[in-house]
Amino acid sequence: DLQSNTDSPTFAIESYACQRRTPLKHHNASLTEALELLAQNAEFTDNEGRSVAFRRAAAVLKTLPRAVRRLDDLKGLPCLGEHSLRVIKEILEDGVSSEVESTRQSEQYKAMKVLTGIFGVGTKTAERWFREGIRSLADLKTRGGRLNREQQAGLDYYDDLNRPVSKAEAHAIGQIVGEAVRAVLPGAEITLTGGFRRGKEVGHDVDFLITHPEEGKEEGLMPKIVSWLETKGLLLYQKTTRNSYLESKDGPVRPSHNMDRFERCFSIFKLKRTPEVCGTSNQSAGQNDVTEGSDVRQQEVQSEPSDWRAVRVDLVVSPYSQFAFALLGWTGSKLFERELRRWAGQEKSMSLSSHVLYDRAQNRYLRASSEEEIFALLGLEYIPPSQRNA
Ligand code: DGT
Ligand code: MG
Repeated sequence: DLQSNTDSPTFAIESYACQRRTPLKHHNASLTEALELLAQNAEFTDNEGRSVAFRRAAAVLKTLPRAVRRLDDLKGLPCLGEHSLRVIKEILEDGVSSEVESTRQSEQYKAMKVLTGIFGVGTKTAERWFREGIRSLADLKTRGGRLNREQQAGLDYYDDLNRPVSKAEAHAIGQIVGEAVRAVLPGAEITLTGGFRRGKEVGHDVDFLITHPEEGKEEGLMPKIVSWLETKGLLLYQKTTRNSYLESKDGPVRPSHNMDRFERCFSIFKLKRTPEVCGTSNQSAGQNDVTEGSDVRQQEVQSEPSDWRAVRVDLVVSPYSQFAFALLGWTGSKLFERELRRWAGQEKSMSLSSHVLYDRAQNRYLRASSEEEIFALLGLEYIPPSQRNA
């Protein structure tokens, strides 16, 4: 027990997040929220190293079986750097951290939060806009200028896409995708991945992985799914990217970065609001910004109240032989994935991607047909999805 004032904690906390169980609900939310805000701000200012350090520190606090009360409770824990400890100390003593609060109020943080909240706008673009003086959606619209199709959709559906997607909505989308998939390829299998597979109650999007037990049957599947959905008027936006993994001339390429090469569709669904789906949280009137302006199409898209909402949906098609890797890679959390790859590289001389595991020492690919097998190949204890919430 931590109360007993011993020097070392009674349980050891492993240093890689993929070695630990991290539940969704934990005891240190105010500390992790603060550290993750600083992590996000570090991303906004292009300081990836610092961002990851804050996220690792937050992830350690999420694994603790009770609330941290004093700095002593943190003795012997990994991943808590000097900066994170300083922030934690301030919060334990004063209730808030001055650095966190001033960041939260800073012009840059607030503007970057709004701008990166637009689907299709990453840190780079948002940073450039910020330097040009753009602080809000209104600024962006008066500036005129070119937006790509994705960013325009992001702006058109800004309010909806920034409203959390509920589990009920995720399941409703799952029904639709299931129907589409069965219609165009009987026997195909669809799996809900991402945060919802880890047990989250809400998400920013809904992620699905699609495969077929007969290898090869899944080829060319995505365009068929998309056109089925489009015919039914269920898509507000979609961009499908081809599977470049199969196409590369030299066969499977050694995974060198974490972008995978599956056939993938970034989409925005038009989800009908039904009592089962939207429950009580059907409050979108009263939000402004996006509907104003002279663009007639925009007026139509977000005139409220409407009987539908926009939802971001990611569809990924995987060959059956890579399914376990794809499932592991798309279940998250992002930090958990990052830590798995770091573990593989640094501790095992292996490269892990969402396609395959490559053993650099033996110079060969390691096959697996389940997540359990992949953890075993990596020399890790199996961590179920609900405990990957690092
Ligand atoms: P949220 O924000 O509620 O949707 O939370 P998550 O955990 O579902 O986050 P999301 O949807 O951004 O990503 C789900 C997982 O999918 C994440 O752990 C990493 C993975 N992922 C996302 N984008 C890519 C990608 O381009 N390539 C690969 N390999 N994985 C990706
Ligand atoms: Mg997601």
